[in-house]
Amino acid sequence: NDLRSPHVALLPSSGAGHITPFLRLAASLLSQNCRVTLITSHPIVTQAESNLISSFLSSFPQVTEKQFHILPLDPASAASSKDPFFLQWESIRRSLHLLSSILSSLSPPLDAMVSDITLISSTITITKPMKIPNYVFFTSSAKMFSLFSYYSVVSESLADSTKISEIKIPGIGAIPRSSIPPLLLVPESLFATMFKSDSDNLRQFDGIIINTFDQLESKTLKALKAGEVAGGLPPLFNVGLIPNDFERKLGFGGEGAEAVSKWLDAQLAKSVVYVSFGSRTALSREQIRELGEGLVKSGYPFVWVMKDKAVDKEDGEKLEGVLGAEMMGEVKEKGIVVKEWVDQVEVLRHNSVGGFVSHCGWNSVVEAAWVGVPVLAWPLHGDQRINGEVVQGSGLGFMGGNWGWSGQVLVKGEEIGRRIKEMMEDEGLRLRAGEIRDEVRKVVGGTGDDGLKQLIQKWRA
Ligand code: BUP
Repeated sequence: NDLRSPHVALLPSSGAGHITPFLRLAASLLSQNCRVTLITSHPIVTQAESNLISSFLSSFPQVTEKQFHILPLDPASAASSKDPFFLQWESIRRSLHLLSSILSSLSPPLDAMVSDITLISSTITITKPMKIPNYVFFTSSAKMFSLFSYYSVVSESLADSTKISEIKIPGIGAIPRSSIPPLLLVPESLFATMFKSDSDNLRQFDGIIINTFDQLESKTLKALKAGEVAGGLPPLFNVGLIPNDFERKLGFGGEGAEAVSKWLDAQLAKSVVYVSFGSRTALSREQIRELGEGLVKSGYPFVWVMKDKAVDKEDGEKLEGVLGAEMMGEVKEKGIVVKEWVDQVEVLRHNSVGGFVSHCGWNSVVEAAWVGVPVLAWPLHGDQRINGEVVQGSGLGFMGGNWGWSGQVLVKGEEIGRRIKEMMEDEGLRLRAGEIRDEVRKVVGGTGDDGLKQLIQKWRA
């Protein structure tokens, strides 16, 4: 039965940080002779997501796209959060009852469905009666997954959150209070309530897919696979995904991206700092200016992907307006700042790039490991502090400092500049990052991607 092509439907949620790993998974499944149906939720929030999906579909015409038209939220729910991505997840969740007709129309029938972590409690109610095996794709680190899967055990004790200084996770160790996403410390918050019920519901799924490397999280993966963290969980498949060619068509096509590419070619080897806080984090104007000052003070040339608004389509302000004329002048002398999408992996793997100031969105961490570039971790939201701990623990980089959650602390330019210099001048760190890259490349995409193979084997059976 080894030749049968299993048919898998993939259901990503919103945000480039969720779409990207799903599309990478799709590309890997296609290379292993699977049939893939991609369910895309419309309307799409950002231009970056639309571009990623179109580029993917034109690179892989054999994929069936099913457009899923989601219902708008009622005004009260729409006012419940300021985060456009969180609201989109909520709209998708509330529309999922409309998905059954799409799923039952698919031919051949599905062997499995893979659901984004943000949608799981709603998607399982659809696939259970249809007897479609459902797999959770957890799009963050294994360490964050350990907190997630353990959360239903510990959430009660968090009620008295002021007394909790850390959460001790069996087989993993302690996660300090300062690293726990702040909303999880408010058990009655909508986020914490959902996190808990999703954590409970994991047991209804057929498997959990995670995208990490042993070189980053071997101890955590071992503990999870041995069932030490929480009982009764379905099997864990670590798929170790890597960037794919369809992503390259994006950045360097644009004018700004073209300029970045030319500028990088003219810089000295390993001399450039790359700065990005991912696709959905906008710093305050004040923090942006401190960062500008820090970059200039570091003395190193830089490529800075600047976000002034969470949603790219709304980010219309010119750079001068954000930075102010004086800083714009200083910044232009030393580096290059873009407000449009660049191909991050392409920039990171450029020989001129020697360090990455990152918010530690999980995809960014995986990409830094893949190219072997040291990371100065500056986590700002949600899972990013825990991911930053993974960066520090593996030796891929270090945390900037006790810089607090986004908006709570203004990190001064002076300190930012000092920490960037530290990253750029640490030879040991550079060597370790290079080792991680070499070790990862020996296994991933070669004989080591066992998780993916086991998964497909299961679907073929
Ligand atoms: Br911005 C930007 N180019 O200009 P993360 C991002 N990316 O290729 P996030 C670009 O988007 P979540 C750009 O390489 C990565 O694959 C980047 O995902 C790419 O962070 C992805 O790093 C961003 O996980 O998502 O966007 O904050 O919060 O869901 O982790």
